[in-house]
Amino acid sequence: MSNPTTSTARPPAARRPTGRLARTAGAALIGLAAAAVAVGAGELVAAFSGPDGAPVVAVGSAAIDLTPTPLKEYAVRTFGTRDKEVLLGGIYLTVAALAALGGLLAVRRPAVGAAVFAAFGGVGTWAALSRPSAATADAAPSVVAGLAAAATVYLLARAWRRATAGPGPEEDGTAGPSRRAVLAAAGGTVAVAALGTTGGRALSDRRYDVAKARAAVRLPAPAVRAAPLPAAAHPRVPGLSPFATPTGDFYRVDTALTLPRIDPRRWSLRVHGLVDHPLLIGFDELLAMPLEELDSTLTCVSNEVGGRYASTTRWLGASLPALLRRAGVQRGADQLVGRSKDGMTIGTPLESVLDGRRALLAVAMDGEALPIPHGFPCRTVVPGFYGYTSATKWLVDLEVTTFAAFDPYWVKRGWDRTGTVRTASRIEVPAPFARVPAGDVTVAGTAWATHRGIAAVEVRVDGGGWEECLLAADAGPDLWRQWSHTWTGAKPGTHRIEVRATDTTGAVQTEARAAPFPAGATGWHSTVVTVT
Ligand SMILES: Nc1nc2c(c(=O)[nH]1)N[C@H]1C(S)=C(S)[C@@H](COP(=O)(O)O)O[C@H]1N2
Ligand SMILES: [Mo]
Repeated sequence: MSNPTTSTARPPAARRPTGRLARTAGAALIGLAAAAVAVGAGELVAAFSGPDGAPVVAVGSAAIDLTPTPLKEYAVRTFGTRDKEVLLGGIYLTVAALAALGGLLAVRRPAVGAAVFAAFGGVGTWAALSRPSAATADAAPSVVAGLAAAATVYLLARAWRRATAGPGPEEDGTAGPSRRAVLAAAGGTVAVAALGTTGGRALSDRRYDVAKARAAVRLPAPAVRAAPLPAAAHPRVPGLSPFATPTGDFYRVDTALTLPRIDPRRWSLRVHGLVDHPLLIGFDELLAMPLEELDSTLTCVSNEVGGRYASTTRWLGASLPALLRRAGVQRGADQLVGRSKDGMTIGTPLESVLDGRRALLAVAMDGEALPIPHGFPCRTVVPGFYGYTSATKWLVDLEVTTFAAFDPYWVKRGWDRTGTVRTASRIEVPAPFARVPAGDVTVAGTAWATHRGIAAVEVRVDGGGWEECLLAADAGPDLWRQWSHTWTGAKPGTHRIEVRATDTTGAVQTEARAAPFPAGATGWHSTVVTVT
């Protein structure tokens, strides 16, 4: 049974005119829906064309490379190892804001709005192709993302215009969709796009999963074993960092927004440039070389005075000098440039690599294949230099060249081209602003002058006389040295403890404060404590 009065469609004239705020919100939602489609479509395509081409990753990586050095320093200082999450968050917020504006434009001029979203796809395409390691396929995700977003915004904006056209019959005499229907369509689009994003990422993780390949690596027994670390290398002061850093606590610094995923079966290392015999080495070949253990401390040039960007581990790898001798280094060469899968370039003074020090093509740390964030399957380690001039992670290429011919990544951005580690020392115990009972106070910490070695550490209280600390056992010049000291007769009140180290050349750490840029921080570390 039907009731004629209720089965009749409501006449268009009965529609309420849309308020300004509702109009704006609707238009913004349409823009956001188009952006969500772009991200989802991009991730789905990237699952097939390769993860580096995903639009947000590509734009973020390009942003990292374009960021001026002071801003990058600020980010590393402020956000530490979370700098990439912060960057990604910033990109998502920017994209959302631009998308909302794009939506506002699109509801006025749908074709222009569509063109704007297509242009965003163009920016992503440019970013993806500008990566040093870019393949043509990396353009695909952003191209598809731009077109999908343009189509989405065009269709939704047109429907929204018809829905909000206000009272009165439609231009073509038919009733347009309701506002509610258009908003529901926009919301549904966001949901589908979110599914595409998670699905694309999951697929990508499966297709490019190297965790299994890493777990399958069988490390051969070392041909050269490191002597066991002397137990007395650690002063056994509670609260002092361990001598060997557990891998999970090993600091991490790099420009990689997403970790390079390298299947060792498809990995090879090219050795070329000013050499008599260019080489191409596969992973099995690398493992078949005599592997050496090397205990060494790695530090970052971005480490602030007293900072934590320094760690120590037992590396395992093939001898880098032996490999270079096999390749036959030609006269005139003075720089060894490592290139990573993600396009990082790191240049080390060749003379130092060949001066008799141990240096490795490392495949393992602390007895396990390199973790993916630390450079799986292979990285360089050259003691005595900051990571940015010695420790190429995800290494795929070694070029013997000259400093005159090539500036590596950070040198192009103004950093010192040599990157020799500066002498540093820090107080770890007592902790900053600790309250300690009066009397004898144990002070302890860590010092390093990698490859030169530490000869002495001194502390002083409230600017008084320097007192010689007790150095823990020496485990070798390529390692940091821990130390302890008893501050006798500490009296109640607030006190400042300062530390300085002397390296084996006799050079005393300078008091002059320098920022990490461009050659590493200098200055004495101090800590303020309250004696009760
Ligand atoms: N491919 C690549 N290798 C890299 C970097 C990078 O950004 N990309 N950063 C370097 C820097 S600045 C440092 S301090 C060390 C840090 O190594 P870790 O993360 O294993 O501690 O890696 C070096 N190797
Ligand atoms: Mo670094």
